[in-house]
Amino acid sequence: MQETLSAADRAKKAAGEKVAAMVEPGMRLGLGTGSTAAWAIRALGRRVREEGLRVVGVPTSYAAEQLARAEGIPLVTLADVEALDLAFDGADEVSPELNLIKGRGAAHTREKVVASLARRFVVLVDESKLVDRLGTRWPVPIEVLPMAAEPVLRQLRRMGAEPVLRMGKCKDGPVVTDQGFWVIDARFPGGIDDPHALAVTLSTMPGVLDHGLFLGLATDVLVGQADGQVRHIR
Ligand code: ABF
Repeated sequence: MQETLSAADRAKKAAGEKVAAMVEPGMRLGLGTGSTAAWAIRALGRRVREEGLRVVGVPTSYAAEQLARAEGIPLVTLADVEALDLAFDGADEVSPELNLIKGRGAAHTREKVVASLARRFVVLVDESKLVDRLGTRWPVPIEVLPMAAEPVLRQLRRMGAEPVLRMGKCKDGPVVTDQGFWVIDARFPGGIDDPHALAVTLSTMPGVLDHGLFLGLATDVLVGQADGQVRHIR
């Protein structure tokens, strides 16, 4: 049956399939979260099943783990591997310096641990994710201990941010991460002046587990296009 995909999905698929084609036998991989990374996991699964490609993967979330298992990709933990050869993941914003905002899937803490251990961290996006300045479109997700949510919200407001606690789809309670934490989405009107300074400030707030600013981690960005082409930025 012919699959009917939107232009955005065709672009995500192109980026996902491109990174799956870059994988070499024996690689230890970081498996990202989100709809773009899912295309890569599915394409990788096909290579594992059809070519007998031997790789192992560390998933960045429960969702990525479930998908990778269904695709037949052997999984390991960070207790089993010291480093990763390549990790791939999606992003919400990519700056010209290849700095990122991530975390729409509330998995950014694990995603950052995995990305930080990878020799190559390949970011999979479509053109809509490329921005001149971080924070212009999306807020910064901040994973927070539930009892610290109010103090962190107050501190963010004092910094001039517009933070909100992320609620579940049914609005019946906060989104709960794989770690049992909550997520605050902090919008910075006009964008973020100094992402490095902000990252330090957020990381040192008591009760914050981690935030969605990924600075100096991406080595490659694959920008998928609806026509199947992929632009490689590094
Ligand atoms: C994960 O999924 C998140 O860090 C990022 O926010 C999101 C991107 O999702 P999608 O690829 O579905 O746009 O990578």
